[in-house]
Amino acid sequence: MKKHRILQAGRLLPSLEARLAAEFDTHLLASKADPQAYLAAHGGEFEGFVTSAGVGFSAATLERMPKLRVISSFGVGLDKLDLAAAKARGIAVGYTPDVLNDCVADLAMVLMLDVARRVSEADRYVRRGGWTTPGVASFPLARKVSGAKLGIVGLGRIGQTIAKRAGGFEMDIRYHSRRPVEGVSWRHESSLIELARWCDFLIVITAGGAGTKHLINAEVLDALGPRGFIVNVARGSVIDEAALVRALVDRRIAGAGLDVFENEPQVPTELFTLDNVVLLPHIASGTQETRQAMADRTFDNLQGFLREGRMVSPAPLPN
Ligand code: NAP
Ligand code: 8YV
Repeated sequence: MKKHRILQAGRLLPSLEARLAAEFDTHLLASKADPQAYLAAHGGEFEGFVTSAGVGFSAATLERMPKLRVISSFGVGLDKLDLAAAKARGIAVGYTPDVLNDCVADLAMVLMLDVARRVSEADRYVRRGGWTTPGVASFPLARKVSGAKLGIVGLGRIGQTIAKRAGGFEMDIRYHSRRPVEGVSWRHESSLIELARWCDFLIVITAGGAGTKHLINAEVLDALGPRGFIVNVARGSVIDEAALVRALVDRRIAGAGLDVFENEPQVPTELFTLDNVVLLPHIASGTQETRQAMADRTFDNLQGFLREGRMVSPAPLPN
């Protein structure tokens, strides 16, 4: 039987690449000397496209793939996927929700605990000999997390997973989203400013994209105030990064734990010298177990569509 011809946008987990290569006639766009020229010449040969939340796809790419029927994306974020263009063409799109909830929620807790308890800062202190150097002041006291007030911005799949973990820390939890979530006991706060004013820790885990761009602005940061910490595991675009840098440099907020940035992999260099900031390279889902589960779902969505016309997790298409 003739194998389906699939275009793979960028490099993926080796185990996923191996499965794609075994099952389909797979070609890697990123390995071509001139990917745009390759798309122009060969785009019409492909039925399937495999991409990721980080790489996404544009309307222009789809235009060069007139026979495309299915796209499978590795990741849950939809902000780089032009779903309207896919819908207009009737192209099915799959993504990988839920399988990464645990690890992203775990990392949000790690960032909150790290920045509040000064874990990374204390590690640096020990490594540079601060503990054993006579005359050096003892390591400064940190901030208690258990029992503190937690505001969650976005109570979707991952936000709810974070809230459950924070319950184990006996935190007082409220959340902000456009609509209250039915069937949960946590209190909805319709005003983001009020949530920021109320809480000690603000964890950001909304969707990315135009709808949430700079949702967290200077006003929200000032409402959080000099004793408030912010954690972002959503997308860099959700926070006005220039305003965040100013607030941190001026100590108008207490600290930040950041997994995501506006122009990844670029991180504002002003943050490098601040001890009250923990900086990570977008690793919230990055465990072997979760990345493998994401890889399996990416494959299953593609294969399910091509074999039976059904995906395990189709992406929600815009109205
Ligand atoms: P989800 O279930 O769709 O939840 C998204 C939440 O965002 C919902 O509660 C939604 O509520 C809220 N929201 C959307 N627009 C909003 C707005 N303008 N104002 C306030 N709240 C808004 O998504 P999920 O699976 O939890 O994932 C959330 C995001 O996490 C992903 O889209 C992705 O960008 C990010 N993520 C990051 C990593 C990482 O490695 N750091 C890993 C996985 C996911 P309403 O619609 O009611 O407003
Ligand atoms: C991915 C993510 O690792 O799923 C998402 O939306 O941000 C991460 O889990 C990454 O974006 C894959 O490209």
